[in-house]
Amino acid sequence: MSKILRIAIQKKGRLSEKSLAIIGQCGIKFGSDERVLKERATNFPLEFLYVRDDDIPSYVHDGVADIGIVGRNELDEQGLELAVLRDLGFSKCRLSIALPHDVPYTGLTSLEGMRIATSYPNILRSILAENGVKASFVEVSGSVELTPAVGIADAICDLVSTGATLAMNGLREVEQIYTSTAVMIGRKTMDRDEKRAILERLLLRIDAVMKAASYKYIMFNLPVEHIKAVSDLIGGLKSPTVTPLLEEGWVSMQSVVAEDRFWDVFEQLKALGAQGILVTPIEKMTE
Ligand code: PRT
Ligand code: ZN
Repeated sequence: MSKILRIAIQKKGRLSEKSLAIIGQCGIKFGSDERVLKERATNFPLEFLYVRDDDIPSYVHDGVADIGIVGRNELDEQGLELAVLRDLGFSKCRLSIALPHDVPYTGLTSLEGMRIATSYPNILRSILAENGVKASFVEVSGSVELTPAVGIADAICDLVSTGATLAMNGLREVEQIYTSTAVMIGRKTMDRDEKRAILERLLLRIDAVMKAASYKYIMFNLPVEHIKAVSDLIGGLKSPTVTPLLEEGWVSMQSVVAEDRFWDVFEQLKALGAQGILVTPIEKMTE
């Protein structure tokens, strides 16, 4: 039987859609209408296992799946020895300490002796220990934000993305202790695994998709005298493409620009007399 790589993906939740989207952008085809528990890609040796996110680290650790996509928070909380193959960047959130509005806070030491409700006792314990703070934990698996109001905790430590849930529950975020994004994980011994070749093919595609997402393709017209200045400004994969325009003294230039530099570059191009600036997303990209 030919080798197949198994990936564990969250069945339903905050990670599911984006995990499948990134695999889809890799040109891998799959998808029954109703989400089954297990399915095979039709054009790549990949099999999907749809499971709860809490189970993903142990599935990968025990070899039920070869790789998985999970929040870094879940991985660190469980503390299993696994390799982070790629940081996929989505489902960004932070683990924060939050308190009722009337409880004063001057730093982590303010938590001394408090009862803190959390679903992340291991991460919290290590951070409090690093700071020499002693507190007791109330371990809950959901609705953490409710615990101060019902009197079973003095503070909470929970994941936050927009902060709306804290606000709705009369809590204020006082300290971010940890940040998380979705990561692709694998076993540390996978280097010697015969499925490694399939994984390498997948990672090559994922890198191209992620790289493309962090760049824009940009085209514009420019007075010839500014070619050098613009070229120094934007670089490009090798160097920008320059094509003459029929109108004398003008060229058309094309290049890629990193998303995080985009507005800066855009303003400087305008200042150098660039006209007709067109910007498009890039679907795939390698250097
Ligand atoms: O059923 P299953 O066990 O698979 O799913 P789950 O309910 O355990 O997990 P899910 O889908 O809620 O979250 C999966 C992963 O998404 C988490 O492990 C994080 O890595 C990531 N993530 C990103 C978040 C959030 N953002 C988030 N905001 N996980 C949870 N939340 C919760 C948080 O606990 C709080 O209750 O959302 C609330 C706060 O949101 P805001 O926007 O109001 O601040
Ligand atoms: Zn879960």
